[in-house]
Amino acid sequence: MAAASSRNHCRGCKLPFCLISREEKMLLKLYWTFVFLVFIASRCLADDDHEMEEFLKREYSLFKPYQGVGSSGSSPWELMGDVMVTTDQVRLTPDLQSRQGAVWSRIPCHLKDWEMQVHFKIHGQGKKNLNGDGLAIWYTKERMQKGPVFGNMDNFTGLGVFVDTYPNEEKFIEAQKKRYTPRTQRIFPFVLAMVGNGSISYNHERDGRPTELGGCNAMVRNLKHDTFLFIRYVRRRLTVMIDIDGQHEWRDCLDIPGVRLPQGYYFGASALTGDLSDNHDIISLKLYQLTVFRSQKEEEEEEEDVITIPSVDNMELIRLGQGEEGMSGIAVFFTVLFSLLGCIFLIVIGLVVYSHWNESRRKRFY
Ligand SMILES: *[C@@H]1O[C@H](CO)[C@@H](O)[C@H](O)[C@H]1NC(C)=O
Ligand SMILES: *[C@@H]1O[C@H](CO)[C@@H](O)[C@H](O)[C@H]1NC(C)=O
Ligand SMILES: [Ca+2]
Repeated sequence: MAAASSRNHCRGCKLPFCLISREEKMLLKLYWTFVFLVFIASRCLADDDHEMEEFLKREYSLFKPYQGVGSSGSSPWELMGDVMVTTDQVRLTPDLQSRQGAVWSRIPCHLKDWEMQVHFKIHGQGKKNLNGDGLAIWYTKERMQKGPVFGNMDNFTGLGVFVDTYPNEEKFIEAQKKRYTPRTQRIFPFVLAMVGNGSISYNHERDGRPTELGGCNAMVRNLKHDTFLFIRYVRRRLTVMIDIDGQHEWRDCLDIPGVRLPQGYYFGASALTGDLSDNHDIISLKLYQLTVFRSQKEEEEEEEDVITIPSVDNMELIRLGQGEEGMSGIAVFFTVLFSLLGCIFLIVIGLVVYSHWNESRRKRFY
């Protein structure tokens, strides 16, 4: 939320440039002081790490020896499709064509702030880009549904974080003998987050680009060392990190404020294979409850503003920031440059008109 407000202020600051006049200089100074203070304040608030404790919640976690998973009705986890539980992993799909499997929590999660650490492994016989399709981690209203989105239904309601191992769109473009510019070309596997509200479709042919919140590439296949995915949801801020280099270091993947997710949804993991395949293994899902300090005002605001449908604030800005239809750095540079030149031009015009008007007014006086 904090970063969103600072972002808004940055966009707002274009305006005063155009309106500048001698009388308004003072006002402008005040404005910038205010912006600066807001910026500093938001920086401080954005630091989520202070005053935060975490507790492992066993009822939302899945780890060895997977006691009762798939065999006992009292297990908090339920299996679906081609999933297989062994002593070492929960294999969502084997390295075979046209499989889908999932594991879903039976207990809705009412925690406000949480963190999910996923220990996973994707491996198979296929050479690079001849494997698929990937796995997904879910926090959704629906559970135990089969479907095309990495083994879950389309038009889901809630959060999906995907490890997409097959570049559908780029393969398609290649086939058409067109090429992406290096900037927009993605290296797969690609980690991507999406929030659905029940009527937003995941575009499989485009690897989910039209609806993505952000993502990063992650070379996670056929590695000897352990690979982890980290999803944190604190104060409506969604952070995804990966640890895939065997260095025990979290690397930023995406960090988006203003992500509104209702409470009481279900955690799950699913995977899908098609013509191409891979073993998609979950070794553990560890859910931590985070206790985050909130001021009384924040508590009240959140109580008033209850979330019923998942949504993301400033989705248009996020899309813009990613430069959906290839707004390159140079394009951004020229846009800003011409905007500034436009502003200066307007100021000059304004001054000329003003002095003319002043002159004619003076003439009238004499
Ligand atoms: C879901 O999101 C889409 C796109 O943002 C919007 O057009 C639609 O009205 C939303 N549906 C609901 C039920 O909020
Ligand atoms: C998903 O939603 C879109 C748009 O609301 C609709 O056209 C499509 O049929 C839906 N798909 C499914 C599988 O419900
Ligand atoms: Ca894909």
